[in-house]
Amino acid sequence: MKVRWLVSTLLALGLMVSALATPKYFVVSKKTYPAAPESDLTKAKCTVCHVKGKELNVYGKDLQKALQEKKTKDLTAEILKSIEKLDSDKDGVSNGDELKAGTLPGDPKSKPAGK
Ligand SMILES: [Ca+2]
Repeated sequence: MKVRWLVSTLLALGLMVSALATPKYFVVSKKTYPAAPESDLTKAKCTVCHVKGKELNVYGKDLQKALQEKKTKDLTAEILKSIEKLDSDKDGVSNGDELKAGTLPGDPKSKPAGK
């Protein structure tokens, strides 16, 4: 009986921890820029902003700068939109145009077709 209680408690804790680990930035970004499932943007997941782990790519760094200017760590659609006019990866297409087309604003090899 005690073992069953322990197992279900551990399972519940595990579920809570995995919910906390869901990256909030990722959720806000997906909501702000919904993209087709087969797009670079959807496939990239964390690498939209990160190179690997916590390391940021050029777009991630511009976003970090925007967050620091607002003195917040709480990412919002407004902050995402505040760097739409920049071209973080210098491929000639603005971050906003890339995100709306489902391409990567931090990777010059990913840009809308024909641009
Ligand atoms: Ca770009």
